Amino acid sequence: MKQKRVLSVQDISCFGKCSNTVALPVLSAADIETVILPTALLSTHTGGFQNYTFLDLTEEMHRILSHFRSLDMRFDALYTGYFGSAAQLADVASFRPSLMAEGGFVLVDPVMGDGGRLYSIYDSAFVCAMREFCRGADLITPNVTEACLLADIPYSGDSYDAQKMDAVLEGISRLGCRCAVITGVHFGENDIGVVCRDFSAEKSFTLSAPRSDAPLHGTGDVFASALLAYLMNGFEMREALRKTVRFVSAAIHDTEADLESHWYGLKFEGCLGTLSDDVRMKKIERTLQ
Ligand code: PXL
Repeated sequence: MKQKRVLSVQDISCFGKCSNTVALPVLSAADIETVILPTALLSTHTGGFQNYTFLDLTEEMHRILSHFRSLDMRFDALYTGYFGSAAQLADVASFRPSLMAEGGFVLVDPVMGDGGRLYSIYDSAFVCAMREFCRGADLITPNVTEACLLADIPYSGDSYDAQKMDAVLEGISRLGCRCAVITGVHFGENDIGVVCRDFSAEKSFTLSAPRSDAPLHGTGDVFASALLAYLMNGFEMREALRKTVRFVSAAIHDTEADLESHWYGLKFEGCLGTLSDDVRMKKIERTLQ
């Protein structure tokens, strides 16, 4: 079977485990060739470190994309995360048709904020640009804050409220993406999980797992990377989500055991073997069918 190739468009934070430094190992463990297009180069991520460096790569991205296009390089998936500027969104959108292989999958993780607040480099113009960028995506994976921003509905916490969630999903449906998985939803006191809405089938379901109290940075990046890894290997959405929630829960468990020295990101490395095994078994199952 031909190996799948993904283009991961997100920053490189040298230290801190998020974005491309998560996408590369997670997707590679799932037997996916992972090509990166860095949006910015930072010394660390911005969640809890002081005086981090930030190099915007908007112009360089354009040059890299032009080179890829000249080579007619095609991708089975385009996976986007943290961008360095709104201009990058428009540029990547304009290159998108020339980058996709036939039947290619577009995953937009609309990284913009958390806990009701935008990350420091973003503003309302960026939110508008991100709404536009979601058009045509096969899947978007916002957290509750980002889902509210996309739907233009005031944020009122991460707790699940059926009426509010319906309104948010209704708002998101207008963006023109096929499916949304809203992450970090608090179901009751002790559970956290996702709400998945398939807009073409008009169906929703939820999945949850026991909640950790630790404020763990980069969890969304590990989640989106693992979900894409399963989906690209032929797992159906519900099964892919179940396995992804299990993967992330195990990584959180490992991190919590060492939280003092590992407060900045998820200790996911020990879970990669399970992901590889899941993918390997799936490949064997498919050859037997
Ligand atoms: O996890 C999202 C993310 C990615 N990249 C950088 C970040 C953040 C969140 O704060 O700072 C640089």
